[in-house]
Amino acid sequence: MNKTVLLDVKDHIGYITINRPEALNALSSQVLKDLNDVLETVEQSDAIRVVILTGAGEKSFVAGADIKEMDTMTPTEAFEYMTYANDTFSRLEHLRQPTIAAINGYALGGGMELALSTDIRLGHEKILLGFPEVTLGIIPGFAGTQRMSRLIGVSKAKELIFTARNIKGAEALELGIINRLVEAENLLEEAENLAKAIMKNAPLAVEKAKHVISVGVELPLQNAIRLETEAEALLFSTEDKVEGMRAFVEKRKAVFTRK
Ligand code: DAK
Repeated sequence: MNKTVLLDVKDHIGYITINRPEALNALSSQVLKDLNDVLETVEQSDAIRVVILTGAGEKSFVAGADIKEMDTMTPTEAFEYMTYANDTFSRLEHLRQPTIAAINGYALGGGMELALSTDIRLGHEKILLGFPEVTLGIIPGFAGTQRMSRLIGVSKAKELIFTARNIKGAEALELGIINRLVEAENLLEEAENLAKAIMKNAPLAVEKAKHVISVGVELPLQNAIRLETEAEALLFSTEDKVEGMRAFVEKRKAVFTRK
């Protein structure tokens, strides 16, 4: 059987592709399991500095949780499926490497929620995003109610979830769901350019910035500021901090080593 999630590594970019184009990359339990395995590999890889996540084929990023599989689930199975998926999405969210979703088509329900678990999202005009769950008699079950509310605000998230309205790229940009709207044919290249811009910088500093932002937004402000202060102090012990500042003084380009 073909792998439902692919990992390719090139020039320090880890490309994760959800690979079930015949089902528009719907998230079956096999996909979630394969994604979990891939994330474990990424976590342990020194070669991967940035992750780009996309969907196989021309039409779809991910068209949601697998409805055919959910159809026969008991409440207990649904609970287990959802818990496993949420653990997997949290694992993605908290990868030490920055993550970019290259949204290449439908990002519906669980697909939208998967994209929300990345750091930065790019899309094109024709992508279609939305939460169809209430049309199926359920609610977003992979933390969409929570991550979307935190990203765009409670009221706008409620409107999207209550109406199940699909939105295209321009509106997704306006709402702040995607960071940038790019030409469809340039989507991957733009994601790579973004990855390269990130990779020019000190890796440990970028990783710490990600951690402090992701964890800090959940904390009371004073605790979050303290987290930032401690992370900053720790970075003062790195070789890359010495190199970065020395390179500035010596008017040359810094060469970082993630040490
Ligand atoms: N699940 C399973 N198969 C799917 C699928 C999905 N989400 N989306 C598409 N497919 C399959 C289609 O069934 C079709 O398969 P065959 O009939 O060829 O075997 C194939 O992909 C191509 O789809 P279409 O023929 O429908 O393609 P179109 O271009 O005409 O339409 C579409 C594209 C995206 C508009 C349409 O496929 C569609 O509406 N798909 C469903 C979108 C959707 O409602 N997604 C689910 C969102 S709900 C929970 C945890 C999480 C969640 C819920 C509960 N707990 C554990 C309780 C999250 C739920 C969701 O994500």
